[in-house]
Amino acid sequence: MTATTLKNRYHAALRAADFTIDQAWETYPADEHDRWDRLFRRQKQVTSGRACSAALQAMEALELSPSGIPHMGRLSDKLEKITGWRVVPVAGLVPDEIFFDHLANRRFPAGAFIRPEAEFDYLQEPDIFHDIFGHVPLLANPVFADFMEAYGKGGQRAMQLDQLHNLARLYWYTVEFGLIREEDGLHIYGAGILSSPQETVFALEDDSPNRIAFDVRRLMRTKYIIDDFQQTYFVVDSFEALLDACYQDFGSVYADVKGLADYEAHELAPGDPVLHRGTHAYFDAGGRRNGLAGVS
Ligand code: HBI
Ligand code: FE
Repeated sequence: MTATTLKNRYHAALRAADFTIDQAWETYPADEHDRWDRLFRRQKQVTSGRACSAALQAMEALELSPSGIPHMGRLSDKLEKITGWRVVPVAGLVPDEIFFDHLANRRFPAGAFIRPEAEFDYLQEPDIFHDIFGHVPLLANPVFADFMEAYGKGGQRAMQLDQLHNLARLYWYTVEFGLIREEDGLHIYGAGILSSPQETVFALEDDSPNRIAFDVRRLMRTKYIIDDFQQTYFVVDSFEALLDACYQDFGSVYADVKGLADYEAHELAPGDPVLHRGTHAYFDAGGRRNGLAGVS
């Protein structure tokens, strides 16, 4: 199903009030199932040894495989038995308040479209491969599943406090681009990295980006990049530590960072617990704009 077809189905008459749609799994053409298989095989190979253990274990538990586009209902039946989460089909990005309500109720909204061949290596909007290969496995980890529900509830509160920009940074530097320290070194848990062949390698092995220990106040002051690799990655010691750091009344966190200057994405601040001081070589050379990354 092309994104355009899906966009038409996004039309109010064809979607529910919570922006969910019918996945209509039987309508995916063979070439889209084949594209899923090629994306899956490539990324499975790149992430082995680089994805965090929880994500790798969950892929097995959820039986994610290169056997065509997953049926979200059947996938949800497996996931729900583990952590109570379900994956619900949407046509694309949904409004923040809808998104947070889904997360707060253990529903992950996943794009039902797959990227066109021309965007095989990189697309900005989350398609079914980014959402299911990148985000869904960690929803099978009980602690991360709790974190995502707490994030949803935090988002609902942030909207009331007009603090969405802070929470968007938290989401970006953890759920999308987070790294975790395991016994044998740094590994990936952020979905935006897990679903990107090039950033999977760049985030862990390139000298260019900074890598600093996770600190929620520092992170909320840090700008992020939406159309290229990150210049700084935040590293948690465990999902328990991430949940603990966020299982607090963010009101005091918002108050602490209010009025303080933002940090640029590449900046290091005095007192940062630096794990790797980046060279910024990739960005100084122009990054994706110079075709250096090419794919992500
Ligand atoms: N909608 N479908 C979908 N997927 C997302 O990841 C998503 C969204 N809406 C809003 C959003 N993400 C971000 O603004 C979060 O930071 C809230
Ligand atoms: Fe995402």
